[in-house]
Amino acid sequence: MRVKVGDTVKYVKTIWREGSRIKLIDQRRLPHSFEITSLENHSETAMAIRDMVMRGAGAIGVAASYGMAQAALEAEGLGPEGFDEYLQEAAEILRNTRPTAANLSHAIERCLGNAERGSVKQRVEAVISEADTIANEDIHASRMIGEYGAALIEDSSRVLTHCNAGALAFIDYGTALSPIRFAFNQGKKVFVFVDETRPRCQGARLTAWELEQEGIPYTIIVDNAAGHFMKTGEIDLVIVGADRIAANGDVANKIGTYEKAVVAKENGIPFYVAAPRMTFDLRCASGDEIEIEERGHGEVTGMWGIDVNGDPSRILIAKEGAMVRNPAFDVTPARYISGIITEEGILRPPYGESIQDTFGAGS
Ligand code: RUB
Repeated sequence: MRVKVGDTVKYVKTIWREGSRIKLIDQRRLPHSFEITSLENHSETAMAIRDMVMRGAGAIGVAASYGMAQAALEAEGLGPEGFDEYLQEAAEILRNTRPTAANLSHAIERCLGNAERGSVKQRVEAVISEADTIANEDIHASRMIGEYGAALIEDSSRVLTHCNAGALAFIDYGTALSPIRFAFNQGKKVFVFVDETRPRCQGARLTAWELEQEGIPYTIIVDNAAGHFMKTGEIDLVIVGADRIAANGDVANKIGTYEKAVVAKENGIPFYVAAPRMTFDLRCASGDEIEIEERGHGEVTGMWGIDVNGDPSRILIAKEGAMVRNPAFDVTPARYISGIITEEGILRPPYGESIQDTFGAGS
């Protein structure tokens, strides 16, 4: 993605690999400062996923596969049995970081599947090569999602999006923001309503920052305002990302997505989901089988930002110790979804059939 740092414009990916070192944009610091951080081993990578240094289904899938590549390199000297054991343990640590996004478990399984044959040296190379393939596929998929999805955006469209399903949630381009980027670059006028997305404010902090970098006009709204703007006719379509999509088309995405989908349907506004193959999990027959991550109370009782001196700072909103529930995701039933934009084209209902026809083998 194009990033302006001071007076320089550079091209950066959300996350990349330099040998056994992983480099990534520290998303906890955005939009206030742009910092690249390094992860030296698979334990640091697992911690970074858990602490949301980077987040978003695609990005954590790639981070997990790079974590597997780090583990393979760390285990190179252990002999065949020690290598297998070390890799399985690393897989377990990485798998337990965040449970909802399908991309993460698919990525780990693919890396393990490539570590089964040959000498230890060959297995290490196979894991690294699979991790790099996953990262490249991720970029290709989001490009294609942009190309297919841009056709849904007419000139002068006003689009609502929730959370951050942009380049920062992927390696580049993103999912929900990719069609918006492509439509804008085709010369269409596009305006984006950005849900703030409590509790971690990925919309206000990250989506707004990405749109700003691209020069795409937007406004941040509080989560509770989306229904109002849909009712007053100021939103033409909704596009969101996804963390896991079940075989029947039910979609798990950032908490609050379900409400937006219901209100969109009530107001006759098309509601699209953008996601690649890696986000589909055909082992889940419906959204009822998707595990929903519950996060700590501190995200709800307080908020992070910067103080008047520009230093990172947390303020308390509720009393520390107040009772809190904090599900990070919810499930939107397939009946509210007008289409799912994928790298293979736009899937339409009935999703049981269109998903099976498109991704039936190997998801
Ligand atoms: C991110 C989120 C995003 C999806 C889609 O949640 O819900 O909408 O991950 O992202 P979190 P992608 O910030 O808690 O990880 O574009 O990667 O599919």
